[in-house]
Amino acid sequence: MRAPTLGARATGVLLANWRGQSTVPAADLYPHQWSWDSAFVALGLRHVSARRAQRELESLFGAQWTDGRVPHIVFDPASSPRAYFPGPDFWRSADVTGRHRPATSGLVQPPVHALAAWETFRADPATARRRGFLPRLYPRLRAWHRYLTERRDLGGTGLVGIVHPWESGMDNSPAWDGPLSRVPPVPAREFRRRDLDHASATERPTDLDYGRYVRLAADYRDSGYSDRPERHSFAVEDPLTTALLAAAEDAMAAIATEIGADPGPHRREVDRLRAALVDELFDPATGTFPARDVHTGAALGYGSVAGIVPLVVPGLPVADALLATATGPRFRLAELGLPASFDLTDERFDTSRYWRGPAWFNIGWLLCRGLREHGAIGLAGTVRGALLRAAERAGFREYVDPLSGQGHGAKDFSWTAAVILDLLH
Ligand code: 9YW
Repeated sequence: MRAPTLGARATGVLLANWRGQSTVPAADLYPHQWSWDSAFVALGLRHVSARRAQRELESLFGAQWTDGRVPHIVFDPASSPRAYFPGPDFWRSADVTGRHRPATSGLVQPPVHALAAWETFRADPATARRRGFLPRLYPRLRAWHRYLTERRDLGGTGLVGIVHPWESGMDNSPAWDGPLSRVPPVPAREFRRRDLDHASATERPTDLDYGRYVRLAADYRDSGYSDRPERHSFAVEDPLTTALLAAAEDAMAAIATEIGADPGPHRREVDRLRAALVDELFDPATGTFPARDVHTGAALGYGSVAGIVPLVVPGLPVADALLATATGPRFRLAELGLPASFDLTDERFDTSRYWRGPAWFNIGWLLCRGLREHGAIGLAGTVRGALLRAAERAGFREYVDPLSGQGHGAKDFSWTAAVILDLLH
């Protein structure tokens, strides 16, 4: 018998991680629904079952708060409340939402959802139209984006701010070391890390980092999830979140056109967010978009791959500079194909510790899209080929060593399988 193809194996992972209404990122490590994971999952799932991909996004938006935020975790009541820390008892979302089901966290994650919704629609317009997929989702996506532009403009500059490293999607990136160092950690003896039951401590954030994450999340919860910047000891204007919102608004213009709404406001949002990014964050000296600390004004993390992901923004006027950074010594993208999550030449670069160096498949997917958007077709092909080869060799791992391709973290990781499946189409 012939071995199953890469695509068949990717499909198998998505089917195994499906929980009836949504997909878990990884069966043991992350046994609930995560926000930006679901968006990437939909991008792959649409090739398996368009209806399931639509459900994935609908179930996430079913947990949306009345203020428009889409929580970063939607807890699965069928999974043990002790399977993941911090769990539902920690976040106490019902105190704010008044709803006990579903229980959620109160943080957010990068807004890839409108883009995923549009791509999901495109995979099977007939099923989507029959189910009223886009007309039902559109007002929810608008409320989500409004939450980000109104409540999360923490610096009053038009950029989108984050209040916790978990919100960046890249929790232990060296970019956050500076502002995090000001946060008093909760002592490790006061909580029990469930992640270490399933993953090696050498590949995960440290206890000190985790203690700081717990402190920030508890403070946010205790403020009633208030978004006033002075309430947050960690407040950062984030290029990845802002760029993905711009790309999402571009998708919203297409969605609006499809359902007979006015695309104009969305096009203007793309222009506004693009201008804010370039005017406020772009650093010509390093050819990248560092984040910015709202409290000190300091630029953070010139070395983060988040600083080159703004390639996904259509019409970005500084795309050439980002391409030079991507292919230069700090990322060596043309040679490696795999996108390191942090500057290879920085002393903090680490081949195997989470967001401090390893290559992630969702970031690779975003870069492929951004490179194509700006005409770098050859380089997009190189990245695509390297991602496929890495999955072929290492399996659908959470992340891989960008230099050797060796797999790390969870096995059968959903977004890895999903973006590989999409790249195969
Ligand atoms: C956490 C689920 C999430 C991802 C994040 C990744 C990690 C840590 O796992 O977050 O405990 O939430 O950093 O991007 O969404 O896969």
